[in-house]
Amino acid sequence: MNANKFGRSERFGKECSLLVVDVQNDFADKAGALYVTGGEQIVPLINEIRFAFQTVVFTKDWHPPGHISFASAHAGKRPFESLCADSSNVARTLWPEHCVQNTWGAELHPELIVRYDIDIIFEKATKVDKDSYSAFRDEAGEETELREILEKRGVSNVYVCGLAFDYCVGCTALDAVKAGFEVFLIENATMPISKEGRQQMMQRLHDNGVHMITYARSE
Ligand code: VGL
Ligand code: ZN
Repeated sequence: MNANKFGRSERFGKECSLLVVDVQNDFADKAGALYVTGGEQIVPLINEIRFAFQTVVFTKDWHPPGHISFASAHAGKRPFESLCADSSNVARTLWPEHCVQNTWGAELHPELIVRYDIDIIFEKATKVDKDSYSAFRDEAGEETELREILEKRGVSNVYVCGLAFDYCVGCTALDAVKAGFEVFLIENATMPISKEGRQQMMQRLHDNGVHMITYARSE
């Protein structure tokens, strides 16, 4: 894998955008419903990285109460069990209730520097009966508006970071490739839910042409 680096002094042109995926309390705070170990550690890094970009998108996992991805929405199921879903026959992981719209858990981490005047906040997985790890499409394959939003700004390269590497970050990066972008994943500005998940996602990203890069903090 090609471990390229970029550093503090770097400034990208308007063809590059940063996607900060799901850095919300439920994933990034120890008290969160689906805490990703070490999730809070990437926040200071993202706060540095963001200033290298003109277009910054913060995605939010934004589920209505009773969302289909919650174990509690399925009789007899517990979090982290899987469910063989409908006709597609794809096993899906069921989660604890997390990122419920307008709750503390769904808020962006309070230490994250967000410029509400210019940054884009993009909510995903907002329909009760559809989950979506990717910010570019839902699990039924339907595209979201994100591709168009980025294209309108002249973006051709996307840099992806956030939580969790083995789910929403990885899936967003893979779909960004499918949407025609050149995709870079900032390896040290993301954390996985599990080690095994990390391994598998790393392979898929590699096989699909996502470039892994590292952000070098103040040298
Ligand atoms: C995520 C599990 C469920 C994520 C979202 O943001 O990676 N993971 N919902
Ligand atoms: Zn979710």
